[in-house]
Amino acid sequence: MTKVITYGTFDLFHEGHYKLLQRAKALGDYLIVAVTSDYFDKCRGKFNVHDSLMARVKNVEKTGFADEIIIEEYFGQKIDDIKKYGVDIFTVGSDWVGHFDYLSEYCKVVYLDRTQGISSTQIRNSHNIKLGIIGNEDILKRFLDEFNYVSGMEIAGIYCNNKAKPKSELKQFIDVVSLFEEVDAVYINLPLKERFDFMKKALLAGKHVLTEFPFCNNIEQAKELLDIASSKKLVLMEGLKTAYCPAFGKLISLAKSGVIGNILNVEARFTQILGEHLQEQVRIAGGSIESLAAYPLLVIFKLLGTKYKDIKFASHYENGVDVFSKIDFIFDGAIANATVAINAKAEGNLVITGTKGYIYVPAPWWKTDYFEVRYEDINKNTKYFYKFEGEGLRYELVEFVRSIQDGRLDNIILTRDEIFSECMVISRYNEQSGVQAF
Ligand code: C2G
Repeated sequence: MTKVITYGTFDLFHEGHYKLLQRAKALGDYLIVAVTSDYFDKCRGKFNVHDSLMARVKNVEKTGFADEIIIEEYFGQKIDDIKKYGVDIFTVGSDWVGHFDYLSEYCKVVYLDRTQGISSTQIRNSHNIKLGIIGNEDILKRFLDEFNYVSGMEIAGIYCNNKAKPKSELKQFIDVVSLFEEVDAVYINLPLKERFDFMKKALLAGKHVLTEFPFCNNIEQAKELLDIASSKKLVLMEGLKTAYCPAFGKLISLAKSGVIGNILNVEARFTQILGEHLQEQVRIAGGSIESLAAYPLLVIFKLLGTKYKDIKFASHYENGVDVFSKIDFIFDGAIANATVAINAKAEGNLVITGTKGYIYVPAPWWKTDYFEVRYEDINKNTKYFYKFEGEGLRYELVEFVRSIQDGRLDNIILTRDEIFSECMVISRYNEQSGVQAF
């Protein structure tokens, strides 16, 4: 019996996939199809897979060509599979010519002609969401680099409200209303103080909004924005990159699954000495709380919820700006604290204390790629490694596209309750409620 194996994502299943499987089956007597897991696809740079793993497996199954379906989960698995299943022929489409020649040491390698004129990327791009950028051009390079990894969305142009001389090739809009006429969604990267007006205008114009964090520092304004977004069925998403990065999601799920017992304390620190950039940071993003508290609040709210019983702040001010701050929370059965600084330095780690052990995430935990679960008995300690791609912006962009495409208004990754609670903390601080200066 000749055993054949082939691999693929099989997203938005199309004729090219069908023909590939048909010809793969014809190469032998028994066909194994390995469908890539979501996590493996992310690891190999495919961030925009639309269908769930189960849907992709079902589509392969429906063709009737696969005698067995397995999941591809890691780099190097192909060699393991070939040995494990006693495979005679490995095959993939001709877009991979040469790439898998190394497998010829283990079995025969056949590249089948790719079907011309159709691809999952093409199908995804045929319904591209048009995005307008509102903000300063300085951020653009980083944004555009990351944007290259995202499909399903294209940039229609930019509106800069600061009269700066255009530097990019993007179409420049001279007023924001004409930008709204050409787009479905906007990405707003403006100083915190200027964000609200543009977010409101965009939502009233029926545009989905992705904005930098914190999305708002005033409760009334936050309510107004969330109400407009709900009534108009629009996505209003806060771009706090940590929230969307895969390893951070895994960390939260693991901590909540009980591996360290009941969570008693969450301590999260994010500190910077900005030096010559301090004034600019304060102008754009505010002091330590407005600039950075969103990160520790994210992990605290994810692990302990948003219903804290008490909150207290302590801040050190320089020239009227909070440059170093601590926030202490009391929850039912747990405590938490956040330390943030824009002109002081401490270890920027995250420690989650539980009744059976603790989770340690070294600095920079907000770009999570590695963490450890530690116990009294050090033999039980486990290390988890992940990959944090580029600047991390691609994760939130992919999520933004997906939320719009799926009509998912309350983002499940960073919920409206969480972003509203973050705004409550910041606005409470700004009202100087429970703040100790030192
Ligand atoms: N394919 C094809 N014709 C198309 C499109 C795709 O023959 N028009 C083939 C691809 O060459 C591949 C299979 O269909 O053999 C699945 O394609 P994808 O879902 O795009 O998967 P891919 O990213 O190519 O993954 O480990 C995974 C493998 O490396 C292949």
